[in-house]
Parts: sequence; structure tokens; C-alpha cells
Amino acid sequence: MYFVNVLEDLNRQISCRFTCLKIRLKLEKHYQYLIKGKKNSRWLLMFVIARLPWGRNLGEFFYRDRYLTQKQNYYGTKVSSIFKDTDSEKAVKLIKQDGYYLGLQLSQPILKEVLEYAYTANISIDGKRGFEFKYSNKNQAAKQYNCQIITANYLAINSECLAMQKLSNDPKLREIATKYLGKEPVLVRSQMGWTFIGSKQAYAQKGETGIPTLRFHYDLDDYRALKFFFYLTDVDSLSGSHRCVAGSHKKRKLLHYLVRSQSDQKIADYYGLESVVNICGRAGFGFAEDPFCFHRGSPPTTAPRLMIQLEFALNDYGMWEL
Ligand SMILES: O=C(O)CCC(=O)C(=O)O
Repeated sequence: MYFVNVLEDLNRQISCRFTCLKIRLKLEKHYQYLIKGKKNSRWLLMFVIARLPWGRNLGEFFYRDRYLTQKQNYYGTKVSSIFKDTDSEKAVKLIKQDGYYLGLQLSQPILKEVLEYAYTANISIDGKRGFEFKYSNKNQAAKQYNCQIITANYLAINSECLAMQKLSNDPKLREIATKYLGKEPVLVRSQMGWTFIGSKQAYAQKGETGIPTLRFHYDLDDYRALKFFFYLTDVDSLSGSHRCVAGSHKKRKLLHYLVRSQSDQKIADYYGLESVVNICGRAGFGFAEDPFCFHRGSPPTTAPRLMIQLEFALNDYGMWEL
């Protein structure tokens, strides 16, 4: 009996500490938003109103290029695209309808070039400067920095990798983004990163400490934005598949405007399990997604995932280093 009481007491203490930690992290997150907002008040205004339908429409009305249709022959006429066979009209129509489009494919030479870079260049733990290692030295790096490495990014990829530059300037991707956003877009994020296999505890901690990409959430990076993702390793349900809730960019309940992050259960209850699209594909497979859709990553358990993410928006608020 004494033992049971001690365990219950311990359990209470742990859950109380956990709740305190959650509250502290939430306050810290909001404090970070205020700091960002102080640096850039346009960003703060967008961050507050772009979650609401009228706010998004207002932003779109304000920033849309009204002469766009007359410029249709303008996009990338000089440079040839990696995605020659992609029908941009169809892609845009599907993104508008479902929030995502699954038909992109990297060419073999581009895939090879990016992978060569990935296996030889420096990677930074959680994208932090000063915590760098090479892919082949990952275990050594984990010992050196005394941590489990869960995510890592290539900080110098945009200046060092020509294939990445080709991809972020690809005329077809820019054409899709232009047509979807209603304005010639700005590239605001261009990243390549690993998601590694890790213990449940390491992942749980990660979910709580500021990178909530493993819980369903929507991004608020601008009034309108579009992301392109490319898998560089084979990805299935157990190796870090990305999940997107079809149609959720157009359908919200009141609470979603306030709380951007939702549990799997709440998403399934509101949108139905069949709306959750589990995006799998071989290395080289790519897709476009409106980041206003609820989406999340998943912790890989059988193989690590390497993925590229390009984000286009109406404005650059200077929130990411390119
Ligand atoms: O890693 C993933 O698949 C999710 C990425 C994500 O949620 C985000 O960048 O907002």
C-alpha cells in the first residue's frame, strides 16, 4: 500500500511538473512572437489577422498583382524547367481544391547532385550554428554534443549547392506559385534537412520544445503561401511521411483560429480520418502544399528521412535565412 501511495505521489508530481513545463514553454513561445513582432510590425499584423478568412482576403486583395494575367508568357522563358511535363494549371486547380498536389518528380541528375552534397557537406543539429557534423560522423557528433540528434539542416546549401539553386529558381515551380498566390512570389524559405530515428522520449521532448512539426498545425508565414517538398530518401509510413489534411485550408472551426496546433484525435474527429493524406514516395518524389492546411511530420522508425522544403509567399518578412 505504501508503495502504491509513493508511486501515485510521484505520478502527481511528474504530471504537475509537466504541466508547469508546458505553460512555461507556451509563455516563452508567445514571448518569442512578441520579439519577432517588435522587429517587424508588418509580420505581427499578418500573424494576428492572416488566420482569419477576412484577414487573408484583405492581405490577398492588398498584395495581389492585378495585371498578372497579361504577364502569362513572362515566367521563366529563358531557363528550362526540371518539371517540363508538369501541368501547372492542373496543379494549381488541385491545390485550390484539396490544399495539395502530388505530381512532382526530380530528375535523376538533380537528385544525384543534391544527394552528393548531402553526404559530404556540413549539417547543423536543429539548424543551429556551431553544432555541425558530417552525415558519416553522426554517431560521433551525438557523443560530442551529448544529445540525440533528431533533426539537422544544411545551413550553407543555398550558396554551395548548384542543384538547390536550380530548384529554387525553377520556372515551373515559380509559375505554379505565381498562379496560386496571384502575384510573382518571393522565396522565403529554402531548406534541406534530416529527420532521424530517435527514442520516444527524445521525440516527445522535441514536440514540447518549440518545433511543433510533429503535431498537426498550420503555418502562418504570410496571407498566402505555398510550399514545395521533395523527398530525397524513400519515404513510407514508417520512415517519416508527411501528413496533410485535405481541404483544411478552406474549412476551420472557431477554435482553430486561436489554436494552431491540434492532436491527431481532434483532427480526425473534425475532418474525418479519411481526410488525412499520408504522403509517401520514392527518393525524388515531390509535392506542393498550402501550409495553411493542417499538416505534420512523423517520427521515422525504420529509416531516416532527408527532405527539401521550398516556401514561396507574397512578402518576405525576413524570418528565415536563405
Ligand atoms: O517534417 C515535416 O514533414 C513537416 C514540416 C512542417 O510541418 C513544417 O515545416 O511546418
